[in-house]
Amino acid sequence: MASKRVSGDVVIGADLARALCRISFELNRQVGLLIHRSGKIESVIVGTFGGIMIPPLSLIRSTGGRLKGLRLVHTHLAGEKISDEDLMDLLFLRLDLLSVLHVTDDGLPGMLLSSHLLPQEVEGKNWSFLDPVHPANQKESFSTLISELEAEFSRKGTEKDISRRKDRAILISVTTDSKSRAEESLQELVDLADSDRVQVLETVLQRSRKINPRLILGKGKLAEIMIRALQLDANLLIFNQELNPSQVRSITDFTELRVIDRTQLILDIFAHRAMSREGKLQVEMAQLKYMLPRLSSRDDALSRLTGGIGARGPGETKLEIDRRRINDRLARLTKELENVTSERFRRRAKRRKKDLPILSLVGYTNAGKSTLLNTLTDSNILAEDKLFATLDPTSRRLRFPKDIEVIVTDTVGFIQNLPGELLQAFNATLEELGEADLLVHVIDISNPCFRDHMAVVEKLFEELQLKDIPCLKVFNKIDRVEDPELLIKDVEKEGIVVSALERETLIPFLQQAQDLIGKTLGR
Ligand SMILES: Nc1nc2c(ncn2[C@@H]2O[C@H](COP(=O)(O)OP(=O)(O)OP(=O)(O)O)[C@@H](O)[C@H]2O)c(=O)[nH]1
Ligand SMILES: [Mg+2]
Repeated sequence: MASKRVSGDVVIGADLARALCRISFELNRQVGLLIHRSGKIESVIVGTFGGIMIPPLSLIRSTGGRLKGLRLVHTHLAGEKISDEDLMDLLFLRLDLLSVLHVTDDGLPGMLLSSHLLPQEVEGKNWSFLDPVHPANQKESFSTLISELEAEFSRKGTEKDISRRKDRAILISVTTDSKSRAEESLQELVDLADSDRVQVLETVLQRSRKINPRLILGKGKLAEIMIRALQLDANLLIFNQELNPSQVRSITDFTELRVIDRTQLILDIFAHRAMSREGKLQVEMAQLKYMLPRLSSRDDALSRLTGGIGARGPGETKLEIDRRRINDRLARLTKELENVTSERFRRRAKRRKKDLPILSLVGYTNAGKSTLLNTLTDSNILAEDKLFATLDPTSRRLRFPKDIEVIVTDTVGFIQNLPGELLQAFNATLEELGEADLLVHVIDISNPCFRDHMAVVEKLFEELQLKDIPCLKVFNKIDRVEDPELLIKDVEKEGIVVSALERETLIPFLQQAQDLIGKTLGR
């Protein structure tokens, strides 16, 4: 039977249907055929009287379309209709068609019932049934039906967006946090995705008291997401929490979609943004460190879903590379990084000799640090509405009204749950903050979560042992606040309110910064 081919125009040929029914009848078990679109029979499956189990399909080549390119035709011995389990197979395996062939009491073919996926929900259902037909009497062309379906799926996909180079993602957050906190955190994930040029198709927020340790979400919810992914033509799931390797594998296996977590997304942004030699080395190091404990699971879970974030590791070596080679690479990187860093230290030491005080701009990502540096020093460094626009530290001179000259430095921004790998890798950059004479903590007051962001930054100050350096808080972007009076009242005792885009608003800041620097210089 397995050597036969099925014509593209019928779901199953009449002869083959007869053979299938006879075998099924004799065995008194359901028997199924997985048939490739080419007509080739991929496998013959023997089930029990009441059910059938499909073997893992991931090894079977997909046709590259949105459907798997395989249909399942299997017998039902007791005249049962297409069951919920059958439909699950259709949905999860993205079968072209799921068909049930009734076996009559004489072991002959009865009616053929078929179901297929729909590109768009109809009355809340993602599938539909074809009219029952006797296998000897099939009139509708199967291949026409499938190519029309594929075309419709892809039209629905492209309607949403055209750019095929972009990843198309569904963002998922499962959390025990409060609603508002959960929403804010998810919004940040959306911003991160935007900053990485990932197209966000949909967000899923689920608050629950207990998180499924294997799949994060419940199976039912994950199934729903998978169906959405199919409808929206998503190719990526991004989770807001850190996933361990076996979770990534389970979810990938379950959904057949690429799965990454927040850390990987941030690492990817960094990888795109690093410009300097040091920055690139630091990012590669962080990526390797992240990858190392996850190596064993990458092969099976990720290698067949190639390309894009997560697979786009540092360099050409990514998947086959073994632990030892990564460790070698890490050792070499560490050395190189030491060299680059010490060179920077030497350059800096020279600068220090001139004894110019250092004013370091620090703060949450996107707070406006680079913009402030630009306005203060008439510079033109990159500042944009993206998270982690700045990775490489920049320094500029600034002359205060009282003729004190300082060096202003701008550096990488902070974020909540900054991946530990990055924190480690950027250690040298962040250590440099320890040499500042004045830290200027830039805060985006137009962001409703600015208090949370301040807390994140202050906690990092502690971890980086910066607590003893004088710190001036600057509440930025006041021009974006609709009703500024109340907010100003709330924060004016803590720091200075400015708009980095409007030079005039910076005068009180300059005054205060000058005073504080003067104090540290003993003037
Ligand atoms: N309306 C308004 N927008 C501002 C102000 N300051 C900065 N921005 C905008 O905020 C966005 C982020 O500014 P950046 O200066 O890049 O922020 P950053 O702190 O350097 O951010 P990263 O380098 O990504 O950590 C940009 O689009 C700026 O134009 C301000 O005072 N008012
Ligand atoms: Mg910046």
